Amino acid sequence: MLFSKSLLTTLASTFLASTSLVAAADLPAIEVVGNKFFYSANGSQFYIKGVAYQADTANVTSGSTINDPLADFESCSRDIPYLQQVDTNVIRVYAVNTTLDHSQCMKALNDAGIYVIADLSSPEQSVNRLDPTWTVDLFQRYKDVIDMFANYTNVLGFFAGNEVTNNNTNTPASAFVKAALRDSKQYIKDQGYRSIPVGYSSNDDEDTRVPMADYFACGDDDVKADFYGINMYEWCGKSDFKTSGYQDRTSDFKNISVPIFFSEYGCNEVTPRLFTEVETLYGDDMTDVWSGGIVYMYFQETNNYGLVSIDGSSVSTRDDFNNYSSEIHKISPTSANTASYTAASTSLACPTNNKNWAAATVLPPTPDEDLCSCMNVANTCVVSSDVSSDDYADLFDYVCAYVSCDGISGNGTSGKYGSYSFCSAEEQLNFVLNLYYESNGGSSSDCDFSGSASVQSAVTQDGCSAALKEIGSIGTNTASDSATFTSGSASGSKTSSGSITSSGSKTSSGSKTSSSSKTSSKTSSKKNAAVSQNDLGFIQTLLTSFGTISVVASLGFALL
Ligand SMILES: *[C@@H]1O[C@H](CO)[C@@H](O)[C@H](O)[C@H]1NC(C)=O
Ligand SMILES: *[C@@H]1O[C@H](CO)[C@@H](O)[C@H](O)[C@H]1NC(C)=O
Ligand SMILES: *[C@@H]1O[C@H](CO)[C@@H](O)[C@H](O)[C@H]1NC(C)=O
Ligand SMILES: *[C@@H]1O[C@H](CO)[C@@H](O)[C@H](O)[C@H]1NC(C)=O
Ligand SMILES: *[C@@H]1O[C@H](CO)[C@@H](O)[C@H](O)[C@H]1NC(C)=O
Ligand SMILES: *[C@@H]1O[C@H](CO)[C@@H](O)[C@H](O)[C@H]1NC(C)=O
Ligand SMILES: *[C@@H]1O[C@H](CO)[C@@H](O)[C@H](O)[C@H]1NC(C)=O
Ligand SMILES: CC(=O)N[C@H]1CO[C@H](CO)[C@@H](O)[C@@H]1O
Repeated sequence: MLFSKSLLTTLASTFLASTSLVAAADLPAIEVVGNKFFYSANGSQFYIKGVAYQADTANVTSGSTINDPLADFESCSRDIPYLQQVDTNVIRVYAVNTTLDHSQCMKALNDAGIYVIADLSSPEQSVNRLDPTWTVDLFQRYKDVIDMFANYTNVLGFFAGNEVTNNNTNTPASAFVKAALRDSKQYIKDQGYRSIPVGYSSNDDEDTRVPMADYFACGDDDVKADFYGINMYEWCGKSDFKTSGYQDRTSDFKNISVPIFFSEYGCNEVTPRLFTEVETLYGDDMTDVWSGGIVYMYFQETNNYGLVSIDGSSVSTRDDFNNYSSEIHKISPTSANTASYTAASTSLACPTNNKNWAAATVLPPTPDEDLCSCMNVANTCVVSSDVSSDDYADLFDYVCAYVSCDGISGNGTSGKYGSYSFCSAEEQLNFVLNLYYESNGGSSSDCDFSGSASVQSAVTQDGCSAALKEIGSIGTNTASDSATFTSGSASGSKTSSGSITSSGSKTSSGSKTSSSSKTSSKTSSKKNAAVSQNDLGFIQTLLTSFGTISVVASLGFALL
């Protein structure tokens, strides 16, 4: 089945060599107007002709859980000519390692006319759909990715989450993801970066797909998604607009007032894949609503979704590549221009909650490390330093049976979030141990917990007292804007405290996840392609099971 095309390889490397002689200018940033993308420089409409680009972790250095596709110039420069052959203008990368240098690949992609959409989360650092939180640590991960990529004009945008809520049993998690999206947008603004769009990538579940899109796309500019992706596997083999389900989906999403596209597509129930959906996706039936799509995926792996096979430095194009190539070169979608385009609508009502949707529009608070630090040092009774974080769960279980733990938990359905719900596990434990201690009268015998806790001298840091007072001893009130923090912990802001050490238990397992990734066994019901266990959706599934372990290990007690 594999073509090894030495001629193409030769052409490809010649092409690469010739492009690298020319110092190409930075690509114009892509901007969002209404439900479309446009080149900022000339106002022409931009359709995503994308390929998902991230290999599994099978070949990475041991210890790494991310196979960063933008950190290895040898690989990205090997692959860019092939991406160009299929007219790629966007790659999607799922997880980047923020300690590595991405400048060479980003430059090479820029010179090849290719934009990047990067997920802000990673397999180990994402909102857990079964135990959702939006924390100081996770926000730091998001900030690190934003900082790393903000300066490249060929970053089209970021995904604030991928397939977190995946059916009607875990919709409250979307409140936490939307908070992540809101805070990422604000961070970009606060840093004075270019106004880089931030969106969300969802699965395709028949119960939740419409309310979920409405939920992310609704609200004021500062909270709503700038674009929306749906991972779409409904069109398999030979099909058409109507039979595939694309017609129904187009009608489902016609009111979405932000750009919407397939953040993954390419069902592989029939192989080789024909990609006859391409002509429809970029044709008149769909382009009013859709802005193109991202083929899943570049690398051939055990899940059998590859356009090419890799063997060291050599690339072999597969039938899927050739079929996709002939289809993508046939398209000629209509093009709007910002000069004459008026958005049909720019706002959308949030969904009402019902049996399929139960996420509050009141979002979790913005994680604030300084507030956590204020609270933490103000506790008299704290966990002893020799207690392993693996044992925190028992302590939480014990103490939360006696005192309210509402100040450290959050509920994405009721929209009630404790003011310390984003703090580290250790800070949260200190808060409730101290609450127990104070409510029992504050004698040192109330701070023992079989030797797990001890008293320290509490400190009220400068600038903290008003906020702590307003939030109250239970932690459920909100501090007013005027109660600002001037405490001195800011220097530590870059180091993730790593206090949710249950990540240790995820590490070994996390690295196994994507290697065994997507099997091609999908649901055959085209209308309900929800069960597509693709990429990080799959990783997330596995994480969820480890999440359950970590729930027990750390925060499981009273949280969602
Ligand atoms: C607008 O700019 C893009 C990127 O430089 C280019 O590909 C496109 O052809 C231009 N559109 C027009 C109408 O010139
Ligand atoms: C990121 O890269 C560094 C340096 O190679 C490596 O030590 C670390 O394990 C990587 N992190 C992840 C999450 O893969
Ligand atoms: C961002 O890009 C500009 C222009 O290319 C450059 O001068 C500047 O040093 C870059 N800043 C960072 C933080 O990389
Ligand atoms: C919903 O998703 C969760 C997490 O992936 C899964 O365990 C559960 O079986 C799903 N429930 C339904 C009704 O599909
Ligand atoms: C789109 O909006 C129209 C007018 O408000 C409404 O009647 C229709 O039900 C909406 N369609 C969807 C799928 O939400
Ligand atoms: C990973 O290593 C295997 C065995 O050496 C090789 O066959 C495969 O092509 C490699 N995958 C990538 C993406 O480099
Ligand atoms: C969250 O709030 C909803 C609605 O108020 C409630 O039904 C649910 O039991 C709460 N969940 C938890 C885990 O307390
Ligand atoms: C629609 C299309 O291009 N189909 C081709 C896909 O690849 C197979 C194998 O090369 C060809 O036989 C099909 O014609």
